[in-house]
Amino acid sequence: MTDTPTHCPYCALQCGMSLGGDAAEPGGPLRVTPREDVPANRGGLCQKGWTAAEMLTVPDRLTSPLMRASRDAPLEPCTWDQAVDRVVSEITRLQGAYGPDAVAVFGGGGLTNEKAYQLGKFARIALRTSQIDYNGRFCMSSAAAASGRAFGMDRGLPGPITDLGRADAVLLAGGNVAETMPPFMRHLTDLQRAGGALIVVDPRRTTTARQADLHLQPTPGTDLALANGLLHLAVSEGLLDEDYLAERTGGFEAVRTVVNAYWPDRVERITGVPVPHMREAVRLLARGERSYVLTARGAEQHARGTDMVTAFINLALALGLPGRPGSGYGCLTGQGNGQGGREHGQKADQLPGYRRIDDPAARAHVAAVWGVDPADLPGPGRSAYELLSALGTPDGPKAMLLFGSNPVVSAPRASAVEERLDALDFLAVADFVPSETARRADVVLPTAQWAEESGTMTNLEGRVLRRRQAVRPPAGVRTDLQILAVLADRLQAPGTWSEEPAEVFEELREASAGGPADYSGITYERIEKEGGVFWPCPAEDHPGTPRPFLDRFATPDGRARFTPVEHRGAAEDVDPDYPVYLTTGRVLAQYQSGAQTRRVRPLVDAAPEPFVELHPDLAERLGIAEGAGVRVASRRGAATVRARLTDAIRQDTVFIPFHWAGEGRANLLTNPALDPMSRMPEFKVCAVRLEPVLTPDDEGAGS
Ligand SMILES: Nc1nc2c(c(=O)[nH]1)N[C@H]1C(S)=C(S)[C@@H](COP(=O)(O)OP(=O)(O)OC[C@H]3O[C@@H](n4cnc5c(=O)[nH]c(N)nc54)[C@H](O)[C@@H]3O)O[C@H]1N2
Ligand SMILES: Nc1nc2c(c(=O)[nH]1)N[C@H]1C(S)=C(S)[C@@H](COP(=O)(O)OP(=O)(O)OC[C@H]3O[C@@H](n4cnc5c(=O)[nH]c(N)nc54)[C@H](O)[C@@H]3O)O[C@H]1N2
Ligand code: SF4
Ligand SMILES: [Mo]
Repeated sequence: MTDTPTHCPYCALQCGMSLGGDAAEPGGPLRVTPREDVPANRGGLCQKGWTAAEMLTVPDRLTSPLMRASRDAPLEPCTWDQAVDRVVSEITRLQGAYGPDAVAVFGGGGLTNEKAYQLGKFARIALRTSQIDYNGRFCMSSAAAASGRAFGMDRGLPGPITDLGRADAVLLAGGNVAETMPPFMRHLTDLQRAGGALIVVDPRRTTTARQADLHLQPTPGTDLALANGLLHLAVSEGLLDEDYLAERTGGFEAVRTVVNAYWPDRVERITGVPVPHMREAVRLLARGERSYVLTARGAEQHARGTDMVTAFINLALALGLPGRPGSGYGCLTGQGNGQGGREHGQKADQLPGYRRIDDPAARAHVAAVWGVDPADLPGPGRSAYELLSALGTPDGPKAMLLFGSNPVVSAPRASAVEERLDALDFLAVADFVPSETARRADVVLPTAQWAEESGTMTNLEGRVLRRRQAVRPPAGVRTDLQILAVLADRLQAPGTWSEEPAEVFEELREASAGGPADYSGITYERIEKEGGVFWPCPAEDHPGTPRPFLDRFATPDGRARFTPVEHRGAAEDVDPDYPVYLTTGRVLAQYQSGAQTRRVRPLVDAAPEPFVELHPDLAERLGIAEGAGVRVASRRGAATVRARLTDAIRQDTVFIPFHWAGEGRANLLTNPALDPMSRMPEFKVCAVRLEPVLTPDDEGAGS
């Protein structure tokens, strides 16, 4: 039996792995071997990757459709015909009564390019609804909006990941890659071994920050002031690249005026970062020609996230980094297909190829590929949180079809989202496990996963990769593409609805041709032969574009654009009632809403339950002991978790990972204040109060 080369099912690093074992049999044990030939991981995997095959055979894997007779009845097994009949009749009934927008679609950044494309097309021409968005809105949307504004295009990293190891310095704002993408650390270790410097910006001294040459530890929500302060110092110390500013950028003068007011002492007061640390950071970043400014969720998941990222991009531009080989600004995408998932049309305002749905030329092109009249395509719909909050309201959708997300755990202010889901007339969820959201559905459609299917994924470098099938799906399970094909057929949708990923990819190539994310020159054969192809790739004889901005940026005049931005602070600041900042994020052994990883035994052993990380001095003031139950309350709700004391966190801030359901859910607390441009919720800062839970046996911690 030869092993099947493919990639990990989880994060955007898309580590290469080979799957071996009894590949012909569903449920047969699969052996995971890391691949040396994939530059992103070069033979490394994290614990989630090593144990990924266990996901295929978890005990409560869904292998039959489920349906409930009425909203109060239990979910019970049914046939595929019954499930499909029900979905189709509910769609027809509700659209008949309320119009096409009565049915919403919610997608995910873990879906392959083929599925994301087909889901967007299904919404627009099978359902004719404008109401589609996806969980990527909660992920890198602020970085995408800021990159679009500055560079005219948004593509994760500005070049191959191996460029990082040859840089002079990397500033990483709000990313804990040692836990969220462990093999990524190899590239940062390469950098340091070659004499380069790693600067980490994080309110916590994370595993990543510990490896850094310099750690800046700001109050959550103050990165914009910090970045403006760093730029102020770059100006005053004469570190700007004036030739580059003149030749390759526009709009710097307005930014110079704004950052003038961010003098070091003032920025230290706002952020808590000592002035000498800021000076050192700027000097390290400016000392060579090849440096990176990278952002991840810590600097992006804010109600002013787009401006926050813009402040970091302004800094990178002022130092002349973007558009130079081996340097630039980059965002670390998060989900397996976080990059491709945002390019092919599951976003409310988008058509395939990263086209805008309100652009007449884009509509004409895509409508021609789909065989419909451009006038029949709906316009832009609501963003993810706005869509979830509209469900079951008088003007909102009455039904939703959900593929690839678990918002009951992962959406901000989750209890309000649960209420909206329950207010729907009809909810259908496609998943391979009974996630917390699937359990609230009227129909659950069991789907194939990762090693049981093929397709393409676009990793954080912008490199399009092949996901290859290694095993047959269990009996009773269908692929997402099969589900969409049968529904489209039953709804008498125009266009063709292949179940074959390779055929869907051919159509995606055509639909993306000429768009910003042009995949038209990419073929499965090329990906195989070349170990992946970087988009844009407009022709089969085009080499792909590993480093997009070397000659010009993707703006109309080819120059990068500065935008002046001002610090405004968090949407919800601390006060006497809620005196502590809460920030949220991840731990190594759990993934996202935990729907997958909470079912894998070694991962549960490694990270069994939610906790709150707090400084020992704060704990002492509040009478909270290590391991004790703590009730954490915000204006939106309360969560009960176990205390974990550490001096690695600021005294004014606590941290809760968001991977668990039930009473330890971080998102019972979070603030859904949205960024005006990206519509990103403020996951990374809100105000809370903590109190010890005094139970007889002190068994306070969450599920
Ligand atoms: N183990 C694991 N790995 C994952 C995932 C997972 O769920 N689990 N998810 C994947 C996905 S979808 C994503 S998006 C990525 C996310 O990857 P990361 O962005 O690395 O993950 P987070 O833990 O959300 O946030 C990173 C850091 O931001 C810090 N932070 C909080 N508030 C602020 C702030 O105001 N400013 C700054 N500068 N930092 C702040 C937190 O302390 C945290 O250490 O990870 C991917 N990889
Ligand atoms: N408080 C707080 N909340 C956050 C964040 C944070 O930092 N703090 N981060 C946010 C971020 S960055 C993200 S990306 C979101 C992620 O949050 P979610 O969108 O909830 O992500 P997952 O847990 O990956 O959910 C994916 C679901 O789809 C299923 N699934 C996976 N692949 C497929 C597939 O191919 N087809 C189908 N049909 N189903 C599939 C999985 O089993 C799982 O149930 O959470 C956001 N929520
Ligand atoms: S770092 Fe990401 S892609 Fe690599 S093994 Fe871990 S979860 Fe999988
Ligand atoms: Mo994400």
